[in-house]
Amino acid sequence: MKLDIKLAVANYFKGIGVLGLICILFFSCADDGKKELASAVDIPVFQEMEAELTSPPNVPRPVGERKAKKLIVDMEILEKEGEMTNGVSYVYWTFGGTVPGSFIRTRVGDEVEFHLKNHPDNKLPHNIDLHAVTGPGGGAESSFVAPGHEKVFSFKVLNPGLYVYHCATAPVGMHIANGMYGLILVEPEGGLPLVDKEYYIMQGDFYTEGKNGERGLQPFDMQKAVDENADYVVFNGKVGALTGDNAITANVGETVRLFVGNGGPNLVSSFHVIGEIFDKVHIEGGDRINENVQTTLIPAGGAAIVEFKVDVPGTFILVDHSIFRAFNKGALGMLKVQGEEDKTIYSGELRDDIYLPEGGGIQSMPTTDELVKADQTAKTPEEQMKFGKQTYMQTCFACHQAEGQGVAGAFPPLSKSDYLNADVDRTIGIVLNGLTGEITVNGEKYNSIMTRQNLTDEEVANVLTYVYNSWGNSKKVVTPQMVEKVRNNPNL
Ligand code: HEC
Ligand SMILES: [Cu+2]
Repeated sequence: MKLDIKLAVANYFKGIGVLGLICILFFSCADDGKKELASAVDIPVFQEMEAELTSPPNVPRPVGERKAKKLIVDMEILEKEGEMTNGVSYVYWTFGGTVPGSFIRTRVGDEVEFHLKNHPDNKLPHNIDLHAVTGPGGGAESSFVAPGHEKVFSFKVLNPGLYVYHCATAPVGMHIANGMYGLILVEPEGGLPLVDKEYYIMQGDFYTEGKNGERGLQPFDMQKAVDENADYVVFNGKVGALTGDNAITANVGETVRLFVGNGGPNLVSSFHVIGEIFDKVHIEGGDRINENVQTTLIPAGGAAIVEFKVDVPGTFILVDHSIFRAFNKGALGMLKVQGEEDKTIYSGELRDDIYLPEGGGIQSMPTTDELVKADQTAKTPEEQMKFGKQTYMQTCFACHQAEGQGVAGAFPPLSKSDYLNADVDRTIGIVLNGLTGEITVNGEKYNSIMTRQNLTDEEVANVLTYVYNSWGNSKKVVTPQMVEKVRNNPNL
């Protein structure tokens, strides 16, 4: 109560007025004996401010000690084409131009005045359901807005926590599947404890008419969505949004806080950071804190706040531990930690960007910039080798490794491979169609799956010429014509 009076006096001198002082005194007295105010409903608001909105992976400044305010949130819905992965584009529907939508940061007692604008170039009406709202539809009923219009509605945030917001316009699943979700944080009085780094990450599953990796503009596939058969499961809207140059960063000794949400629409996330233990998890984004957690479950339409101190340098891989989603569908991000090694904590050999506790698939996935491909038509053998090496380092490297050495028990070697050298057409077929079932390479048995690689005839010719002319292989030259022949003849 002493504190309240002090704050009230301070506010008084800031020119807020006698009314505020009386108000606070009244509540403090009425509340005597109890620790908190009777209800967040009664928290008075002082002044008005524009909410700072940020795009992922950034979050707005912490609320700190600020009093509850009338908070103006100005959000624009944009339907726009973006890149899902190399060569694959998708029409995203977004809150604020990004997937997930802009991060909103509030504190308990704030009165949010929400301005929802639907850009005139958009094709559809939308609305917003914020899980932080107490009221019918979480705001959906009052926010239904047609293209070229704006809706305004207000709500008071009563419960601290991390909440999902999403579009709730029919067909709801489709609006969410196209990227219409984001997070709104409600900090407690006085704010969350300060940490060194904060980031915003949200998982989502996507359903496209073409298979994973199939090139071109891919429309939404309603049947796959109903069947929960996702082609892409990603963090922050696309494959590679948090890898390579887009990785989030921290320095040794810092505490990292991740605001992690799951937009769904269907899948539940088993959120895990390879090589880290979460010191604290605000379970389901609520008040209860669990400590020393390896993997935390984030429901569709739910969230969690995860905190950990980084003690050693290296690249830490963020995954949905439903692990095929990470290595085959995109749910993989990176946290790059810089600083001094501490051999008492981790003595292993550290390689920049590469950390392999679970096999060969965890690699620095190339950023989309690196993946933008120029014309791959090689005019000279040197060019064929150059282009082939590029494709190898973007595509095959993740499993077969930089020198074609493979990973024991998981990925067969391409260097001095008797299997590879025995039959060119068969090798071309493997790259075009993938390979499953037991094979023997240099006397070792492998029984795994190589997914088919979505490459053009030129790219296959170049990469295989590169492989055949590297690491002690048989120096064959593969031409696009040879690839075309195999492509058109499934019996080869
Ligand atoms: C996602 C991991 C992965 C990627 C990417 C990948 N492969 Fe494979 N590859 C495998 C696996 C696993 C096998 C063994 C399959 C089996 O056991 O049936 C294999 C087998 C092979 C073989 C036959 C076995 C051998 O060692 O000679 C060749 C040739 C080959 N891959 C070439 C390539 C080329 C070229 C690329 C890039 C265009 C590529 N692979 C990309 C996982 C991968
Ligand atoms: Cu919508």
